[in-house]
Amino acid sequence: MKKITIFAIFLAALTLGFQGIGTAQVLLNENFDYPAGDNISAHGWTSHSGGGTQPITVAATGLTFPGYLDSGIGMAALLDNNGEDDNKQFGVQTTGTIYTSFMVKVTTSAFGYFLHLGGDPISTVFRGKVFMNATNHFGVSVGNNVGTFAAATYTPGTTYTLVLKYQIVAGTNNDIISLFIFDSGMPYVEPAPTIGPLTDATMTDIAPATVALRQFIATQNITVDGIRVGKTWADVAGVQPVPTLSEWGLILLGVALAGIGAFYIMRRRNSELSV
Ligand SMILES: [Ca+2]
Ligand SMILES: [Ca+2]
Repeated sequence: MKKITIFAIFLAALTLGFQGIGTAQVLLNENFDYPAGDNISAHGWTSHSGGGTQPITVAATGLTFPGYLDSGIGMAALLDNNGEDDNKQFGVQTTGTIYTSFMVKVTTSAFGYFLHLGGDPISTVFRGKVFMNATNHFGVSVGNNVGTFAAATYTPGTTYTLVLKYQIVAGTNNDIISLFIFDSGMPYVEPAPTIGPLTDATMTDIAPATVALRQFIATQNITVDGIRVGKTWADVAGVQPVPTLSEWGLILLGVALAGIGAFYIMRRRNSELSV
């Protein structure tokens, strides 16, 4: 009986361990797998500004990025004019960290922010503003319209994967924003951000609940695709497909401990029987 109990505990621990390694809590996964030319507002997105004017449409092709979970699925969103801005809800988040990843290809650069988070309802309090500028740099701000920009430039026409990180911190006007920029694959372990961590005491915090796409100038041409929102880095970057050496080590240790436990119980039972 005891042997079975120990084995059951070991199996449960192993299962929990693998769940911790493998499961993800993806809050939103948008691949724009819709007919090209449709307004994205026909597919779960809601206009919050400029409704009906140059609406954001589904592009003719999707974006691809090496190793990205949402690479090459369906089409994409095309932000190519000044006009309608749209948002999509992912559920109100009041604690923890919210990671928002997406592929982006800038065809025509201009200064402005094209993606951000909001609350529910989205109102006009936008946080985690992701920018491009006229000289081919990506940038981010907690909420200001100036932005902090990466030192490296992007190449127009090339697809990048960006991750916007919003850390909810107890207290007011102190939430933290970071931006990660990848030009060739994403690591499974969260690296240091490209920009940030940033705070801005002049900006109120939000309870993130929406991701928004923004159009701001007639000359812009940005394709956005594969938007993933989750509470862990693994939700947006995926998990290592096979156990690492250290995980195998833990598994073998568990097996060894279960074996030792079973041996000890059998020995005790045998000695009790022989009394
Ligand atoms: Ca897509
Ligand atoms: Ca806060």
